[in-house]
Amino acid sequence: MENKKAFFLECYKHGIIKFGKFTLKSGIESPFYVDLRPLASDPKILKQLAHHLLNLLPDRNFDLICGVPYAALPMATAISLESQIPLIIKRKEAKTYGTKKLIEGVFQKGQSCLLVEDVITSGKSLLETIPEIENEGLSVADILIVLDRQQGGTALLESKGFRVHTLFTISEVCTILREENLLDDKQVQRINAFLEGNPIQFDTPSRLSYEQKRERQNHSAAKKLLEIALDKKSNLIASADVITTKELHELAENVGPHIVALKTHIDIITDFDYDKTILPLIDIAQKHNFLLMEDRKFADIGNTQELQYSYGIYRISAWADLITSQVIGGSPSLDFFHNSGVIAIVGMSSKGALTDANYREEALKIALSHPNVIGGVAQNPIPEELLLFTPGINLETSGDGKGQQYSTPQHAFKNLQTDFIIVGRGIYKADQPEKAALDYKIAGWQAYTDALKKP
Ligand code: S5P
Repeated sequence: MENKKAFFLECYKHGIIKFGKFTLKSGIESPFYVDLRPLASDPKILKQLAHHLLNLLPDRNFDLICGVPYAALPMATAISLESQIPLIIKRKEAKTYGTKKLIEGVFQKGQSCLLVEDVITSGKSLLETIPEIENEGLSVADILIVLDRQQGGTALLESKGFRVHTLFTISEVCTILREENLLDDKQVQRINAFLEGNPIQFDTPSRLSYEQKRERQNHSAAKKLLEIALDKKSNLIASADVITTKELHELAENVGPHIVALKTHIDIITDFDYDKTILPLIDIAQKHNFLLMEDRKFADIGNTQELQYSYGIYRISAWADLITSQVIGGSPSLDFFHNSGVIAIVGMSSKGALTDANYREEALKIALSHPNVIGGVAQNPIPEELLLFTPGINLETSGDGKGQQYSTPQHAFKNLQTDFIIVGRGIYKADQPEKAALDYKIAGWQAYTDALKKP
């Protein structure tokens, strides 16, 4: 089973199952959509798939093998190569010229044929395909299926006397994805309701509340952050991009009552001294009940990140409740961030950033599957399992002339479904940072409550 599970998770990386709201060919609305065709483009996976499918068979006593066109054609080919069972090809439509043949390849009447199908739903298309093969004098008794959508197909074929060998069922797949936190309970319930034939309740686009998010989060730093948000009615993170210890402490004292976290770039503090800079900062954070978030944006191999996190003069692991990290070094590079909740940089707010849709998709896969990651920094909506942190917020201006692009709290909550806004110069450069922090706190909370009301 473990082997099969690991194999499925490899396949899943190819985007073969999507969850959401899909209208099927039949007009029915489904909470998931399966397309196994991308697997054929990965030779290693295709070979392993052939192996897994062959292992489902009690014996390999077949004269021929045939894939239902088109998705199962490469699968049948791979099984043929693996098992030495000769391949025949069924056309989708008979040729209108020449031989008008429906089955191509070398075969003789009376031979047995193993049939391969990628996905089975109702089983009706297989029931149409089988007679076309049998009409050529071949017998079909066994069918290999990669994924059973569990909508009656297997039972229908079995009731007609066929032996159906299935590698994965959708329920099995849901269990695997739930175990890996790639699906939540709600999604699983919706899929089960669909499979049981009940009408499905799709979520309205309104967002989850902080209370709901707190229940779903396992990481203590994420829970704490959400608790502070509820306690203070704030979703504001102030970015303390100041360059002296004095300014840092003053800002922390002033804005502390209004924020959920203070974000630092600790390496820009010119007079940094651990005891003089960090220890008082920890006291201020405790006094005003906010978390410390070091925006280090780690971007190296795991070993180097581990050293940068725990050693050197900053000793980030000793005090940062939250840290930011790029995910460019791959998932294992995040393994050593044990003491802090990791916020993955999924997309950046600066003009010309290289975090395009493809990058973001890959970054999200890492973020979603890594237990140290609690959320992401992005300028786009991200899955609700992750907390979204949005920098580039300013009520006064749309840019800084250095590539930064600003939007408002309303935009961030309404269009991006963000959870936390990050404000730098809008607060620390204001004439009265404390008042500015209060204004952003109120604007952020208002935007959150408005977004909750949205149908
Ligand atoms: O994409 C990003 C990611 C981050 S963390 N864009 C950002 O601006 N940031 C950080 O947010 C940036 O490093 C800075 O500390 C803060 C934004 O500051 P502001 O002065 O532009 O509000």
